Amino acid sequence: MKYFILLFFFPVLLISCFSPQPPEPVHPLPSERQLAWHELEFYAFVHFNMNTFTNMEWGFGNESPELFNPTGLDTRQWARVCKEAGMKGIILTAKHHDGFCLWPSEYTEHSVKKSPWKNGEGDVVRELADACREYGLKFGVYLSPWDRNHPDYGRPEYITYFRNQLRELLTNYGEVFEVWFDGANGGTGWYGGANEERRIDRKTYYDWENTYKIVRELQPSACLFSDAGPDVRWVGNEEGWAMKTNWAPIRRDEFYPGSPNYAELRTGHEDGTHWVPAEVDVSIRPGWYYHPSEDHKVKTLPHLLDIYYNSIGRNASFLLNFPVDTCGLIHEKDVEQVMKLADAVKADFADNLALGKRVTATSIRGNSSKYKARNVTDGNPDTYWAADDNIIESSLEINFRKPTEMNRFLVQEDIRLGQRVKKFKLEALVDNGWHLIASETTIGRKRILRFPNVTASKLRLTIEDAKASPVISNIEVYHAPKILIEPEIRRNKNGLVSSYLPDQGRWNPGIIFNYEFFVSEDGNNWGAPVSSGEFSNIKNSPIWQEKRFEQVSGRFIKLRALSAAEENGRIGLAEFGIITD
Ligand code: FUL
Repeated sequence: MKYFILLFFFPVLLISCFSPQPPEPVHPLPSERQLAWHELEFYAFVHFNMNTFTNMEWGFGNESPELFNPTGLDTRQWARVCKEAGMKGIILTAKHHDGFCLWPSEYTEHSVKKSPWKNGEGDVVRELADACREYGLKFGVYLSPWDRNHPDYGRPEYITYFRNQLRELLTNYGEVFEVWFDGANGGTGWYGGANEERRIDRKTYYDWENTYKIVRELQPSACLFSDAGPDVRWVGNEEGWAMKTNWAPIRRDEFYPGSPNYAELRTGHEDGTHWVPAEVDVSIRPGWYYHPSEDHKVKTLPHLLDIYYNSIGRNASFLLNFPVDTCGLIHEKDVEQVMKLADAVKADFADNLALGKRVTATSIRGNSSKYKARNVTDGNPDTYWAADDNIIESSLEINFRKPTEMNRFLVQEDIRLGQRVKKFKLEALVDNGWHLIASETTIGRKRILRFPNVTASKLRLTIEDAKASPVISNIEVYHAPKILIEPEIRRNKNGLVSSYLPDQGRWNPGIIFNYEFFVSEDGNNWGAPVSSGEFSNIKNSPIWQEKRFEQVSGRFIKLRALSAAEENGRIGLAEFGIITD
């Protein structure tokens, strides 16, 4: 009798003892702080300081602190708007390239303490950090490495100054989730009255390794952002998109803040050595700073929704900038559009049609229920489906049981085991025939596909190529409503301006940085330029450039390029024109 009982229990013991180990991770892997950052997905940038009051994108550094005087600054309004829009944090430009500090830094007089705002007693960084805490938002800081105000910029002394300021920001304002270092570095500036051009070696000047250590020491859970990470990387454009193929890993040692190979940041590297996921930074208006002339150019819902899908839906995060206005508020037009975006996102992802649906797979790791196909529709991000080690090509089939209308497909790899998938396709079973919906490349933490409505009873995801056997943690399917776009009325602006649209080509366009503009009666005698200067931040943001000048008359015009924005020195124009009264 004993003998039979043993035989009966033995197979049960065998299965639980031999439940297979999890798949081997594919390196590089995200750190704990990066995993926490990935969860945020959507958060805000605020560009607000001296440029807001001088109506510029890049101040020269000689602006008087007297100019900084918001009439109704309300950081709680910023926090409320961001919270209601579903954002998870706010990153503030504590100091931009002009060097003016939004906090009363001990190390300079070029700050709010010399401004009329609150009689020099104010601290915008403190007010925002407090508002973020009140609204349950994360708080981050942008500290420009370039400082066109500081007399020592370009010399070793400036690095001490820069690091002292970093310490102030990371010590006095509570927890910081992201520290943002811009890649725009070196060039002309006021520099304490020197009024000259100061080029630096972008790779070595800041001794980045030791600067990063300060962040690690003071805010160990903060992610460091720059062109080169080390935690989060720039996406290589400021228009609001990552490439469809987007690897979180990059060969990190090939980059530094401001390095010329930034176009590669749009895709990452399949053979990347470090996990450095992309962040898509883009402004809700053409400029990063508030310009009244852009009040009618706030990005509209279809544009913002495209950015959402081209960032969060392409394995990146979405950092949306608000150019806070001269009152000190997020402008009502910006609020209106971001709330439309928030409503549309809610509507698009309202009802997950795949949740709890039956799923089958062509391979299940060790035939174990731990790795079963249905883990992808159980709504639990900690469970995943995995195929056997030697299996790359494999499919998951989701059964909706009845014809179901759908137009969104969301899929996630379990990135704790690395980014693995290189190529996949999606098919739909329509009237007993399989139809190809999409043929794509990478997945990563999140990939969302938009496609025309299809009524299908099953969906099939096929992994066609991967670095190792696939590990999929989640699949969601939606039927997003169509968005209605309001009719738009366009009118020409008044005033005498010349306008220049840079070459809109995506790869290495020829962009003019410094220019001179001339007017002539006969096309031979040109005289002095009627307008000259720089197109600030034009390299990253190649939008229409308008320059105003005193009224002149003439029959011929000439735009002279004095310098190019790119090191390759190419110059190009997409459009060029004059707008008059
Ligand atoms: C750029 C800067 O030069 C812009 O002014 C802005 O701050 C943007 C976020 O980064 O590189």
